[in-house]
Amino acid sequence: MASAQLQSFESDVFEGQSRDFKDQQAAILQDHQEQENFAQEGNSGELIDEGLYEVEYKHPLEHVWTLWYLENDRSKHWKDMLNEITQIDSVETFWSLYYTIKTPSELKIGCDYYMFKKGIKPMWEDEANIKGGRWLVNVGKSAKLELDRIWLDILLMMVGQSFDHSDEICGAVINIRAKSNKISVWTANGNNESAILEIGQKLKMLLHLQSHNLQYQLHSDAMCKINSGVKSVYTL
Ligand code: MGP
Repeated sequence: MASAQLQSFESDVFEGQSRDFKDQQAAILQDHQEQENFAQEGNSGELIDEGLYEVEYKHPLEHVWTLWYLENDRSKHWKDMLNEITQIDSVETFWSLYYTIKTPSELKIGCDYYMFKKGIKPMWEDEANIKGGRWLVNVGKSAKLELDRIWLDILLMMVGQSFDHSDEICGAVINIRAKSNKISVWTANGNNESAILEIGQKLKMLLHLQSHNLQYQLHSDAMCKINSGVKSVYTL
């Protein structure tokens, strides 16, 4: 776990605005190291209560997040395909979940992950989403490593409160599709131009998406889409 944490810790995502999360991760690694040293330096086995160890060394996130999973089943209505998997309330639960579940590139076509702030359902109709929209990036089917990297970095940016307008973030979605995979970040207010642009520009810069087109679409337009695509309100 520590080496994997270190690997992500070195990621460019933690540069600039993400210093707080980087510092938090460094503190966690140091805590773990000190705890290991203490355990090795002659504790008699009676001093450490394992239950206490678990509780004391959790590092809470600013928000609790919920992970949802959708597996395509043509016999079901879209809402009935959504499954709430678990809640993520600390750095430790984030990583243990991340290393337990399949990466996006291992999912079957038609599946989705959704990670949203606790209390927000990952659907247009939820009151936290209904006036908002999404920054959308398409990632080619063959770009598996890039797909997993972008998804992980977006999750880290969200839980690490990396945006000036983190309060505008509702959650993120990844759709595994035959034509092209889609990753999107959903924001609360489609009229909040400065927040939308700050979030979009940060995604583009920190995720190294210079060669990708990012499009901001309103959920209200997606809801009434018939055959044609959804228009973009902003493009970066
Ligand atoms: P999708 O899964 O977001 O994209 O929406 P996909 O499969 O690439 O299809 P495309 O239409 O973008 O090309 C697929 C369908 O799922 C939508 O057309 C809706 O019928 C349904 N759906 C998706 N979302 C996110 C919602 C939602 O928030 N609410 C409801 N009611 N239906 C949704």
